Amino acid sequence: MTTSFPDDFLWGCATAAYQIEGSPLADGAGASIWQRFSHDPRLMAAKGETGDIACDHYHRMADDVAMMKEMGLKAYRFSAAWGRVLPDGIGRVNEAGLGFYERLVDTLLANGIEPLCTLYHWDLPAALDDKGGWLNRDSAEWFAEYGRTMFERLDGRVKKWVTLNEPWVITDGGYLHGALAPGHKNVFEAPIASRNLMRAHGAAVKAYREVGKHEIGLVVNLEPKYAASESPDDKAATARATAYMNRQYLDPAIHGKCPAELAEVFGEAWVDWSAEDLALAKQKIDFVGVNYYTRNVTRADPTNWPLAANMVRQPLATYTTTDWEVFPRGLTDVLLWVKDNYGDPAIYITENGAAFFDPPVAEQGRIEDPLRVSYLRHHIAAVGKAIEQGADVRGYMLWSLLDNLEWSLGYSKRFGIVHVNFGTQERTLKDSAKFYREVIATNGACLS
Ligand code: PNW
Repeated sequence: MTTSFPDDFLWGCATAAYQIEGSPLADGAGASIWQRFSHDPRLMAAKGETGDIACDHYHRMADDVAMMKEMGLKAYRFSAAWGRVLPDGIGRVNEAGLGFYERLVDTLLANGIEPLCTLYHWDLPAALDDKGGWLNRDSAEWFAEYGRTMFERLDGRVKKWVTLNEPWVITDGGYLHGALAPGHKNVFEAPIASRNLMRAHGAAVKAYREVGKHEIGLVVNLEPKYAASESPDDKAATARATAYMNRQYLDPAIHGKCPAELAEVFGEAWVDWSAEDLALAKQKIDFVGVNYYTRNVTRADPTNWPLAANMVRQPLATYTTTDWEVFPRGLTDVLLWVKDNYGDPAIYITENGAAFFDPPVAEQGRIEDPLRVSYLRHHIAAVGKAIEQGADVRGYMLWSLLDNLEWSLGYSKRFGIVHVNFGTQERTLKDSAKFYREVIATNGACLS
């Protein structure tokens, strides 16, 4: 049995604070935009489903870490809720909230699991949203202050930091289409939020260089776009879609430039960045975090605003319950695309996984989830192929450890390799968790 994975490859799972913790206002925490959004039936699609309890991880953290150890995880990517640490977003530090993350990190380390901390996984303090949130240029300084607070306390124990999780989803979901918090639908806001997010990213990396000694990176969701035909219109649509989803954030962060196609996509809403803004966004980062779920076969479609591009469904493909096509080769392709276009950076897969309908827990306590096992098997093999072709991939964080709140879609979309009974909070390892344990134990050799 052979393996393409380096000996020190970091196998782990990922989660995010609002999706699993519960008790979002406990111990002096300030409310977030997700607290507001999920409680507002005009905004939330899965009405009545909130992060109030979620997986109750806030109270079950030690047991959850014990479970991670049992599965053999070498790493765990979590996010910190900004409002637990700084209830007003800036200013006063809430020791009790910061203490939760200190305990989590210490418990992980005591169990031999490396923590990766994401500073921002979408839960902006509501107090900052009241000042305009990501539309306010001061957000860069707010975020740097929060980052500095975390770095000063935890750097060293945490050696891998992420500034933002998926800025594309934040602006497209939160400011353009309104499907995610804060629920705005305003094409003029999206490019402004986008620019401020990248200024904030840069400001946090700068703060890290003053205080921190280890690694910091940016996490982007990438979806390779394949033209549906050779027609010039479809090819142009594919270039627009690539610029919009895959290059909008990486180009400024790494090259200090914005893709020209964005002006086409946003039309009169597009505003060029100043040289100063571009310089702030472009900071040396230590790794690129890639979240990969699916691909997109793209064709021109003038009726689909603002991209004028649309996705072609693949009649023979398998789709997940979030309606994403299963396409493992796209992960190899996108890793090589990052290598070729962004200077062969160190890469961590920071999320990859799938929601499927799982059978109810059988009496023996077994949950068979063959579709998820198959998804993972083929995607992890696709990572191996990218490594063989020279991509510097250093770790794989499976999304997700636990079934959790799939944002506006609620609890019905189950991404976990551990089943959560949301009535009793009982955890049950699915077959996919046992499969992943084997992958880790053999460093990927069991795949071949
Ligand atoms: C990611 N898209 O979201 C998030 O980081 C997770 O919190 C989330 O639970 C997970 O993926 C599953 O959805 C995404 O439309 C949301 O391309 C949307 C997209 C990609 C990622």
